[in-house]
Amino acid sequence: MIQLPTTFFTATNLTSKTVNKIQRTIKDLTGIYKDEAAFSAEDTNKKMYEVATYLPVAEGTEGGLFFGITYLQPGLIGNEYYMTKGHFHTIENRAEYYWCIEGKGMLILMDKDRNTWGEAMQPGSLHYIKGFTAHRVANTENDVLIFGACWPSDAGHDYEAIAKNGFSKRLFNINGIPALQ
Ligand code: PAN
Ligand code: ZN
Repeated sequence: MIQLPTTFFTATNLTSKTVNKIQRTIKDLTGIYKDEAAFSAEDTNKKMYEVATYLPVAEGTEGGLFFGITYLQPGLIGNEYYMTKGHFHTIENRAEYYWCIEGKGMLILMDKDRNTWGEAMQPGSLHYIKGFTAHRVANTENDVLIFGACWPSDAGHDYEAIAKNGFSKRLFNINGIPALQ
């Protein structure tokens, strides 16, 4: 991770007719949270995050780049933060940049040997996610967390491995402090 000046990325909105918006509700995170009782007490139609993407070439094109901004709501399910589903890339060696625009959170990373670690996200933090590394973001504060992403247009998203086996560590809110365990 390197730290950029917070003025480096100020755009929090993508406006273009080529922008797609994907919305994920709590329901889309089914099976991901540890506290199943807390999960089933939630309004599963509530929005958890939204991703605005600019896809200038067709999905799967070799050599192109995609750009996205994710807006992740604040909240807890049991003691676990609202977070993205997380994925490996389908072409596993494909890397990605994430950078934090607004809010605070934790980028949770896991390699193919299931070693899991976290990088704190705050405005201006730039994160290089190398290939073969699963990635997920948790919002650890009370405001919306907004982060940008840029990834190869042929990377693809493999959600299955994470939906099935999860990450080897979870990020819990322990007395108000994020703890990866
Ligand atoms: C990001 C993610 C986005 C949402 O654009 O797709 O933050 O997270 P999930 O895809 O895990 O639901 C990215 O990593 N693209 O490759
Ligand atoms: Zn990705």
